[in-house]
Amino acid sequence: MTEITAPKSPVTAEQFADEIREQLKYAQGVTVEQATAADVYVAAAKAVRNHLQDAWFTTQADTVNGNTKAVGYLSAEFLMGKQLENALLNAGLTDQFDAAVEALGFQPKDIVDAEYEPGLGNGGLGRLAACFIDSLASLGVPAFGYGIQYRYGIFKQQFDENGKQVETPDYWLSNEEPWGHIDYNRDQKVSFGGEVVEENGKKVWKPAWSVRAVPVDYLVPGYKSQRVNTLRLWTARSYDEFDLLAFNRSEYMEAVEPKVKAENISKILYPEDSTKVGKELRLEQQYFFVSASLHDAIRVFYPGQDKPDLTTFPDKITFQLNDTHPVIGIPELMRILIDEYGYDWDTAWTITQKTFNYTCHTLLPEALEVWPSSLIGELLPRHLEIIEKISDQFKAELKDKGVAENTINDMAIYTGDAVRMAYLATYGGSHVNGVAELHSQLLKDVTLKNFSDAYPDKFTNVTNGVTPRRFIKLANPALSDLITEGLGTDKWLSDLELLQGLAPLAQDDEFVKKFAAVKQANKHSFVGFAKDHYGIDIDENTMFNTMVKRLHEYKRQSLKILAVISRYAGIKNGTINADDVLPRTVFFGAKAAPGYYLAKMTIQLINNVSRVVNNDPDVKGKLAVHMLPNYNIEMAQNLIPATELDEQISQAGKEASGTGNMKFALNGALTVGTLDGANVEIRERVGAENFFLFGMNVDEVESLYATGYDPAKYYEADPRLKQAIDLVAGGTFSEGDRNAYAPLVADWLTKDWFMTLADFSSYANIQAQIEELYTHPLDWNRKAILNVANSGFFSSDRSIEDYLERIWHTGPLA
Ligand code: CR1
Repeated sequence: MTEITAPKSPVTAEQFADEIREQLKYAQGVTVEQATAADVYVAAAKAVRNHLQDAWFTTQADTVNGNTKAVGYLSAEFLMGKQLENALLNAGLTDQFDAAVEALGFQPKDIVDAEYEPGLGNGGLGRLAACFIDSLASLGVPAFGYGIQYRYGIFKQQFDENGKQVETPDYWLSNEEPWGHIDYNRDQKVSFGGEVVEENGKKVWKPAWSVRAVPVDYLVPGYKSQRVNTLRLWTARSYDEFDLLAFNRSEYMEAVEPKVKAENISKILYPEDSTKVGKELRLEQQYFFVSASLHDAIRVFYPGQDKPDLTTFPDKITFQLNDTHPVIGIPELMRILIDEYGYDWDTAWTITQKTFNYTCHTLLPEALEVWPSSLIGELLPRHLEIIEKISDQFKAELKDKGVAENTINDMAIYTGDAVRMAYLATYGGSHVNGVAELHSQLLKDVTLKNFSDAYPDKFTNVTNGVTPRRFIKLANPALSDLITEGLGTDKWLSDLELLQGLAPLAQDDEFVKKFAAVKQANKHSFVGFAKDHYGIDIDENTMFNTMVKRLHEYKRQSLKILAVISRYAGIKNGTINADDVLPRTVFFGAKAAPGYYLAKMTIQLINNVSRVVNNDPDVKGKLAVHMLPNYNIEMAQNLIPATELDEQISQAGKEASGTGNMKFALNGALTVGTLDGANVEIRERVGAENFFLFGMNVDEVESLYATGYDPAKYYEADPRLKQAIDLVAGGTFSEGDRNAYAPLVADWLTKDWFMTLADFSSYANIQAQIEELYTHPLDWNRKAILNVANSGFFSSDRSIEDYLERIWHTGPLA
């Protein structure tokens, strides 16, 4: 085994400045005098990447030559956030960078800001993948992230003059992207379509067309581990750049058609979140990156071997299926083993089942992907045959286990018309996990009950986590310094449970005041950030109350906005005494899937409530509402540290975990929330007295459904709610137009699938308790400190350790 070399030995600020100069001169082709902040950013990025290069090579060599099984994290999304600061931190070059760019005549912040945030993910699932690869590298575990380098990431969100969401393309590659190494020499061919024929008693797939999968490698540096793993994102290229014959016939568009068709595959990230789309292109994308990745792993672990012994494959690498998106990997590995390497079915099946594990990230049945068989048959005919055979084998196995006929039918992977990817994943892998205790329990009790009955040992839980490097150290440097001061060490960044050492300091008034001062300073910075980015004025002496996440009915942004409206109305009509009102600024940040009608209407409503409230002199200084456009990682890093109260108010039993909740608790916000997802575990750890709980629990939700839910009853029963809905229906937030929100109002009053109305009173009532506490800053901040101190469990390092122990059965490189 090669010796572990540290990242290239740390340099002085002067040397680092020289390295940046060199990049400017030779790679960018500009003088220091000509250079803009954007030039210096690219130069600095390349300079820091150079420092990581040797450790990357060593890690790759040790990954292949060592005896430690690697992890392959297959994910359609990696929501990485900006890279520069994180790379500097992990390379140990932050101070040198600051001094170097100042010596070059720039402000470090301007250089960091010049980076364009890559948006290769929708929300929690994609950001989790990014946290996980950070933790894998930091723990020294050999790992590959495998995904797609989309040309367009998640859309950029703007609002038009009516407050409606407008999506614009996120062309993040329009300028030089300095982090990825594109590697044309390690490409893979991925084929589609055509037919399956029999040749000499063997099934042979004759595909109709192929695309070239070219890897772009991103270095994933660990924090203090000296390890640098690989994130390999595939980009689709065409084998036929150009059809000269067509061109010569003056058919110019036709001439580039094959290129366009091929490159479309990695063109765009689907902006869907927890909803199913039946798009052919999406299946093409899934197969594209999964097929390339599996072949790549064989290339990496059996270099130069024509006839590798692939029975050892599961000892080399274990693949985690991040939700159902990569599940086509199961029949693909079967196909590779049988058709390309000549293994028999049973051997191939043993290898395959050992190789894969599946993480489910949802409880919404509509988010479990189901593909029409006709589509799979057209695009991947050989895979459809394999899936049918897997499905038959599964049925036989269940029959042997004595499972009843009708249950077996309910569990079918292949129904004739459709293929249920979650079922294929559950049967085709070794383990299945949910992402929080409650979620994993509900998977066993409800969503995958039959499977859990038949294979109880397959099921486990791994509660999500977030990386403290990005979400505390980088996002909240002031709090990081205070934590280090309080604990007398900065080791907490690699061992987050050490935060518990802060708990006694919650009783130390001096420390509590310092903590409060950090929060106030973060609020102050955010006021500046918001002015710069959104042109809005915020009063920093109000309570900062935040709800940021994707816009989805189950997350219940409606509940929050109705409570805001009710507060507004109460102050206006005097039912709430204006002098008693605690001044609040409410922040929303949320993208809605472009085709999600009610979600988009909710955004429009929030924007218009914001317009009315913020311009009404009667509530000035008491209440302000802001819908911040284009919620992304950068906004999260700025807003979360400034937040005092965060909202985790989904209907119980619908949010699989949540990870924003963890980021807020770790940054010293108090949470108002339901008993849903990871809220349950956060509350358990930080203490019920340090968490504002409201609303129905899962059982209460279930029994209300069972007895028949009538939202109108709740509307009639609580005058605050009635008034809020009446204002929306009456046109207060639509310049008198009573129809503007009619579909939303009708939904609330007649369907209200996620029981917003039923939880309203409890939510509105708990506000008094929140505000009473807030008027005692020492007590509030004591509780906030206890949230920080007791949230160390929610480090993604801990999540990864759980995966290592419960699922992957591997560990750090020696
Ligand atoms: C869940 O909705 C969870 C993340 C990460 C989301 C959220 O509760 O925290 O996954 N699921 O596990 C999702 O995006 C497509 O499904």
